[in-house]
Amino acid sequence: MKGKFIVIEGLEGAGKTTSSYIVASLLRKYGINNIICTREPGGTPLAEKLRTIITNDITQKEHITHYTELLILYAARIQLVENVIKPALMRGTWVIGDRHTLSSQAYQGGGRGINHDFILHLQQEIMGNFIPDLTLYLDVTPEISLQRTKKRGQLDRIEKESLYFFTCVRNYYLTLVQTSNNIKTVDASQSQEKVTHNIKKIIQQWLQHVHL
Ligand code: T5A
Repeated sequence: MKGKFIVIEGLEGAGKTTSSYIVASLLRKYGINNIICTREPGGTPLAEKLRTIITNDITQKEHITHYTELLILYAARIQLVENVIKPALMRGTWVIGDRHTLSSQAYQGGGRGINHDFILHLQQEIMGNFIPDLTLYLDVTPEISLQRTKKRGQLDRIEKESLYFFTCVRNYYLTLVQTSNNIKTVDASQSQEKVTHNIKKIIQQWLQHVHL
């Protein structure tokens, strides 16, 4: 693939959207101007419809099982990967993704308790060996996450989960980041200035090893 795929991960309110803009503007300074930003779930007409099922309480009268949630998320993801991300990378466009597979492992694996090997098997079947070139994991405590999310307004279906749920999700993220050198952790509980500084440092170091 000619373009690169950079993913930003973390709990709600960790600063993923904000960080996408920071990464994009830094890449532009390095002369990388063909960039698109994607979000998961979402990013295609069908995937956006699936997002509303995942985030809204439209299913108030019907419990969404954990497996249904997982499968909807992967359905949305494969639509995005095949129809948007891979074609962009093939054209030489860089992709900055707000969430990707690590989210499913952390939320549906760590949070919902779905078997880790099952998720990895599903992922392998659906996506093969397609993985991001770099993942930035923005680490915040569930308390900070909730504080920032509440400031934003009404909570969505998953944001209404318990503090215990988000503690499990975060702990799982912290385990997952140790499994790959392509995942870099940023302490996102710091001020926006410090977070921006650390993100820039990571991207600059990484770019030195990337063939542009
Ligand atoms: N989901 C998703 C799964 O369960 N499994 C999956 O596989 C996938 C893909 C939607 C939901 O879907 C779930 C997880 C989610 O519950 P989403 O759209 O990414 O996922 O939703 P959120 O994570 O909720 O997105 P947010 O917009 O809330 O969070 P961001 O993007 O991390 O944060 P951002 O940049 O919008 O910032 C939020 C607020 O915090 C402030 C910002 O100014 C803003 O007000 N902020 C800071 N304040 C102080 N200091 C800092 N360092 C700050 N950084 C940001």
